[in-house]
Amino acid sequence: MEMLAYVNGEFLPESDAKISIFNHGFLYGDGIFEGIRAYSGRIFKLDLHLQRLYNSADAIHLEIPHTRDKMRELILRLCQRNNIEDGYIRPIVSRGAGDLGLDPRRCLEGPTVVIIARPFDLLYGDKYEKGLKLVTTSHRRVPSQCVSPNIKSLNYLNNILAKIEANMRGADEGLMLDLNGFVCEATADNFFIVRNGMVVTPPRVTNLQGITRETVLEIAEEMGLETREEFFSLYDVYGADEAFITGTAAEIGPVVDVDERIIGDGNPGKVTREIMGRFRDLVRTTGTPIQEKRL
Ligand code: PXG
Repeated sequence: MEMLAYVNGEFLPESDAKISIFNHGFLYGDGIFEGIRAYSGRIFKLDLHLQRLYNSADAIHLEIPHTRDKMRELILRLCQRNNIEDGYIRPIVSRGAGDLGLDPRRCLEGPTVVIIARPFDLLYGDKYEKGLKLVTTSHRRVPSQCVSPNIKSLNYLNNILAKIEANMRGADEGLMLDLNGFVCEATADNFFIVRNGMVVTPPRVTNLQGITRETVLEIAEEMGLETREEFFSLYDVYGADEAFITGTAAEIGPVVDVDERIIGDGNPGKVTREIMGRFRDLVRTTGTPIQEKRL
C-alpha cells in the first residue's frame, strides 16, 4: 500500500501529495526542515527535533501554523498510518505559495507544512564495518556571518556542492572547513576525532547543532571519556587515533581515511565502535512510541 504524506491539513497518498510551483520553498529555498528517525517503533529524540524545527523557524522569521504539540501529534499520526517501525520522518515548513519575487510578504496564503514518513534502514551498508573515506572539499562551509549553519534550512547548495566534489573524488563524504581553515563538519553530518582517549568535535558556531552529536557527547561522558568542543585543523585530523561522523541518517560512521591519510590502523577505532554499540542500544530502547498501545 502506498505511503501517506501530510500536506497542509490533509493525509494524502504520496503520489497525490503536491505543492504549487509558486511555493517559495521551491523558488527560493525559503523554508526549514527536520530529519528524524524511528527505530523499533519509537521516534528518537522527537522533542529535540521539534525544538530545533521551531528554532530554525524563529531564525528565519517563519511562523509555523501549528503549535509544537500539534506538529508532534501530526508526526505520530502519520507514522501510525504508515505503520512505521524503522523509518525516516521529514517535516518541512516553507514560506508557502506566493507571486514571483523573493519578498516573503508575497506569500499571502501562509506557510506550507509537509510531513513525509517512510521506512528506512542503514545508510552506509558494510561501511559501518569497513569505515568511510573522506576528502576535504574546496567548498568552505558558509560562515555564520552569512547564514547560521545552525538553521536547518532548505538551502543546502553549500553542502550539495561539497557532496558533488566528494562524489567526483571517489569519497564517501566530504569534510568541510570554515574560512579560517578549521574543520567544521561533513556535508550532512557532524565530525569527531578521538585523540589520546579524548573525544573532540568543533564548537557549534560553525556547524549544525546535531542531535546525534549531542547524543555522542553524552555517551562519551557516560563512558568516562573527556569530551571537548574546540577548533582543530586538518593536521589534528591526519594524526588522530580515530575519527567518525554523526548524523540522523548516517548514525555513527567510522572514518578510516581522510585525504589519503590512514586514520589509526585503517579500521574503525575501539572508542568509535564502543560509541556505535551504545548508540544502537539507546535508539532501540528510548524514544516516543508510535503506536498508542505502547504509549
Ligand atoms: N550537519 C548537517 C549540515 C546536517 O544536515 C547534521 C550535521 C547532523 O545532525 P543530526 O541532528 O541529524 O545529528 C546534519 C543532519 C539527509 C539527511 O536526508 C540529512 C541530515 C539529517 C537527516 C537526513 O541527507 N542532516
